[in-house]
Amino acid sequence: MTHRNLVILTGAGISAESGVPTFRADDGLWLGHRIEDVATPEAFARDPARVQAFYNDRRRQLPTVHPNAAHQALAELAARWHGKILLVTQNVDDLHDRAHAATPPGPGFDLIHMHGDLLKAVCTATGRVCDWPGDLATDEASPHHPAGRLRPHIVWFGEMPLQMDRIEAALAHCDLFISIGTSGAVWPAAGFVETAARAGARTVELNLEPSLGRSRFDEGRYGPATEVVPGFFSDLI
Ligand code: BV8
Repeated sequence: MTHRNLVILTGAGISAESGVPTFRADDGLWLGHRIEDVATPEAFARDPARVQAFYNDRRRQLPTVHPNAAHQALAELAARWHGKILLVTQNVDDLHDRAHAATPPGPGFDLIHMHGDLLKAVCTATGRVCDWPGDLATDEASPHHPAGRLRPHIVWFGEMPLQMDRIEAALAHCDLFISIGTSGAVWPAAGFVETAARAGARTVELNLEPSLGRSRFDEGRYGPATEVVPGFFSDLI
């Protein structure tokens, strides 16, 4: 079957070989922290200095890491694909953005950061998003509103992921769903495979090892993303 409309979901595993740490270590901590202490609105209200520092540290890392062969393989696919590709990333790094800037995609491509973007900040009074490549102070004044403050433009646990309507619509009309480098631990992203399957799409998981959602996929290919992803896409084109 020739495929036309792809939805590709990526998670921390696609950035691992670029040196960006994944989240879940065996100790159950999340980058060395409890989720409740650094990645919820309650944590930010309770201890904004700790949360801002957590994201400042990760934002400062970004110039030291670079897209890897898996990001590049996706960019080359997007440049040559004649149908639609919606790339939905759970990652807040800018590695996909940089790969697609270097290898411009075709007209049918779009990228959605469903969990936000480390290089952006959002005004707590207006909800307006702005570019913010530097550190955020604990009480960073907002340029958009005198009473507003700036927080990381990150979807925390308990908050609604971004552009869910567009994602759900693309899943309902895709004929191939590919999940790359994600543990299937976080919802609603972990449920996308079922939406795609209900639409009749072929579903494929490319991961270091079988994820929690392995049984939901038609097919799985396992190994480092920089090997498995280029190989899969060369078969696809
Ligand atoms: C919401 C931004 C509702 C922060 C993130 C149903 C059941 C149970 C719980 C829930 C549920 N529905 C909702 C929840 C609650 C919660 C949730 O899912 N909790 C989990 C912990 C159980 N979900 C939410 O709160 C979501 N919001 O549902 O809102 C709602 C409804 C109405 C109104 C309002 C709200 C919001 C979730 C978003 C949280 N924010 N990120 C930040 O980054 O700082 S999630 C964060 O964790 C990441 O963005 C990422 O998405 C996720 C980590 O997952 P992965 O990317 O998969 O990374 P992980 O380390 O887990 O796995 C890496 C994988 O890569 C592994 O499989 C590994 O094998 C593989 N790998 C490693 N190396 C390589 C590799 N693969 C290939 N090559 C390699 N080299």
